[in-house]
Amino acid sequence: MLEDGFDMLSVFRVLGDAQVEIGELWEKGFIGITDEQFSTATTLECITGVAAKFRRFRRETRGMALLCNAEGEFHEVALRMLAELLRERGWDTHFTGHDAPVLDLIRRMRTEKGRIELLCFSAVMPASVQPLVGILRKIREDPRFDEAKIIVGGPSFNSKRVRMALSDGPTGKSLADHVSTNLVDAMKYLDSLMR
Ligand code: B12
Repeated sequence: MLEDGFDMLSVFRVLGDAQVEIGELWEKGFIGITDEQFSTATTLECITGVAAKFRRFRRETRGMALLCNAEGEFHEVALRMLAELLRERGWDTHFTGHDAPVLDLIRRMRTEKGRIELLCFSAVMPASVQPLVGILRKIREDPRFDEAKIIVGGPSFNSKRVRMALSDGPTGKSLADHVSTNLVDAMKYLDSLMR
């Protein structure tokens, strides 16, 4: 695909579709957990490898973006892809991982790195949505993040009911500036921000 001139996003879409297909094969019992883990490791390696082909030196950064999994959420492929797409567009990125208290980490990063312009959260499993809502509420209350845009994504948000969970009580103000279930849509939103 790279030799044929496809961009990073197109390659990532194919890798993402492959992951979903691997999941279906696993669900149907055609492959085992070891195959699935091997596939994810290969996909993560490809993401880094593909991104390296597009990397170029930049004198200035567009800002700092933090990418975080909801607590207890182990699915990281989408955020790894998003991190590379943001870097390609000149952002500094930091992936917080999934085994640390997210809010503490975000606050620490704010102290260490200064301004944070963008916060991206992923909730792949429906069970991750409520913990995520709790984190978003605390971030919205924290004046240090007043200027940060918040974008959340993941298949959980395909459901209208789940998207409603992001509406903050009586004020009806959304806890996120943008909700996305795919990277194409997310990149359009981020490009519009940059303009
Ligand atoms: C690989 C995988 C794992 C790996 C993850 C390894 C890793 N390092 O990431 C491991 C083995 C750890 C795992 C564990 C589990 N998994 Co799993 N896993 C998968 C699998 C096969 C692929 C996930 C993936 O990489 N997808 C590719 C990415 C690109 O797709 P995506 O995450 O959906 O993201 C897309 C969009 O949603 C969006 N997006 C997502 N996040 C964000 C965030 C932002 C900001 C934006 C803009 C966009 C965005 O962009 C992406 C591209 O369009 C899926 C199958 C599937 N259908 O996805 C199951 C799947 C997600 N897993 C599932 C389950 C049930 C589990 C387990 C509970 C299994 C178990 N019994 O232990 C555990 C839970 C672990 C946990 N606490 O999180 C279910 C979830 C069902 C559900 N609705 O709850 C799935 C759908 C499989 C299935 N059909 O049952 N899993």
